[in-house]
Amino acid sequence: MTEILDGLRLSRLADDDLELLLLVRHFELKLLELYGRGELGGTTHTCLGQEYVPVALRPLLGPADHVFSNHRGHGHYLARFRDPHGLLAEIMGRQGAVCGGVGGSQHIHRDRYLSTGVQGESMPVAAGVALHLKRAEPGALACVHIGDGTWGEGAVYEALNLAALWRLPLLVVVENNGIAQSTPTASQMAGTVAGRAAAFGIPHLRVVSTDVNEIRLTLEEEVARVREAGPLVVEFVTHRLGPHSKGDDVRPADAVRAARDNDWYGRYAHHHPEQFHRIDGAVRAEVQAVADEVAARPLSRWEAPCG
Ligand SMILES: Cc1ncc(C[n+]2csc(CCOP(=O)(O)OP(=O)(O)O)c2C)c(N)n1
Ligand SMILES: [Mg+2]
Repeated sequence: MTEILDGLRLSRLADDDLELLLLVRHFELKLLELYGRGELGGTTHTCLGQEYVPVALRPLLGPADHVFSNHRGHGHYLARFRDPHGLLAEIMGRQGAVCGGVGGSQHIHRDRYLSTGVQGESMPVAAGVALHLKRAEPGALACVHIGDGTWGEGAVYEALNLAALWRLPLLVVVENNGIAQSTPTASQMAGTVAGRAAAFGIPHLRVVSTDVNEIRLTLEEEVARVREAGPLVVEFVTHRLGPHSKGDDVRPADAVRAARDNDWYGRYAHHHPEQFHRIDGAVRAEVQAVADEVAARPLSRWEAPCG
């Protein structure tokens, strides 16, 4: 097991990376605001606090790779496509929606990207796609994002078994935020993610850092190895800043405070104030403009299903 230690100081990011990080942050905050005002229906789960995971992975994945996302997937989508208009339209059921407005927040299909709100469902699907890639497009991989709570689903282990046995190019990204809805991981998981990966002979890497540059540097070779040698579990020790979905945060105040203390946002602003404030202001304005523009669109129609 390898561990990346969290440095106190976050290294300076390229403007483009910071823009993407902040795009995800402000997109998610805007969603909660819109829900709060009753302008959105259905449900949604924000990735507040976890934005850096797909941003760090972004350049390590190529266009031939498949990404499988889960219920907390807006950051995964935005890192892949940088398309806040299409995503917000999908969530608001407006024209220009990625899946014609029938997928909503959790069920999005576009090119080689698929998300699902059904916990664990993506693992066997991703393993199957990895098998196909190994045969038909060697060098490409399937990357699947799951949470810590999803390790309670049996399908996860069936997928890990075959991925190990057939040495499938499967990158399992675990966003371990220490909680599943309202159940702390410590109350529901026997053993560890590392121990479970080891049971299948699958290498495991634990990432504690929130520093995008540092994470990339460490993962670059490991991800390249997946393409040739087989599966890898990368476990991010991360923090859910917001509620599980909208107004359902049942955590004690000290747990919420601990999550906030780990947030990259304030630390990055502190370490790189000029760059941060310049880009933060611009991205806030961009997200506001996206929200205004999408909200003014006519309702989406069923005739434009998932592409
Ligand atoms: C098969 C299935 N069971 C239950 C649910 C309801 N549910 C949605 S998210 C969630 C918790 C997921 O926890 P975790 O995997 O840790 O992801 P996180 O929400 O923390 O990102 C549950 C129980 C579901 N969506 N699918
Ligand atoms: Mg969780």
